[in-house]
Amino acid sequence: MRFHVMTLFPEMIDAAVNTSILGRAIEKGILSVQSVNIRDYTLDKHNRVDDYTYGGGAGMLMQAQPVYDCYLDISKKLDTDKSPRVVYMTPQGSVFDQKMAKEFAAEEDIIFLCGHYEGIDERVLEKIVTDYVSIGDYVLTGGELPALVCMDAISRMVPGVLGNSESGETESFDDGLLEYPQYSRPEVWMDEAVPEVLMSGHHANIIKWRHEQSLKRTKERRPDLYEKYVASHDKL
Ligand code: 6GU
Repeated sequence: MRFHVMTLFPEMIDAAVNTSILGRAIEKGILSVQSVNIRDYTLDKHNRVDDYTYGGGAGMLMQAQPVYDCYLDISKKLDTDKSPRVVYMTPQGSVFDQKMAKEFAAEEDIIFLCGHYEGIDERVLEKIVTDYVSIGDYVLTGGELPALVCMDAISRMVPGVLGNSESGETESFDDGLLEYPQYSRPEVWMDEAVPEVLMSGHHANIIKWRHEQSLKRTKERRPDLYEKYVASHDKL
């Protein structure tokens, strides 16, 4: 899978992707991440990529031309006939979730477009963007951190990125519930013992206990998810 990131801050992308599990997947050749500097495509003699907004109002806007030329350059270098999804990171997008992560993980190429300032000229967005994606209801200074968040979540759904001991399945959100509490050695720490059922070796009881803990935790911490879970399981 190949990620391409259109950004004014390529060093922000490069710094984050070469570490940890993503870095390992890149080394193994399962993933690649190409960051492309939108500023390299400006035709302005002072290298500007932003300008004032028509109609007035605060702030600057990224102009259409450098964004479009950057997109054309990435597109023409792709060795595929499929036109890739172009994901614009914006607080005005659909909120990213685990389902979207799995769906995007099936793509061969994804182009992320990271905005700055007050946004990007609408005309280029209409021409190239296929998906508008947000990572939550708060405002960030740019789309780079959101793009990194999405790439991380998508990557771990790509076969081979996680090792056998780091399964991408049985985790939070897969069945719509939060994960149960987990324990490792020692058996007693600061006078606190590991729950007895986990030491019992009784597999069926352990599964039952973990499911109950997931329900309890989800009800307490994410009542919204709990309601959804109960509603969908009542129908069965
Ligand atoms: Cl995708 N971009 C920005 N600038 N702010 C955000 C966001 C994206 N998602 C949540 N807040």
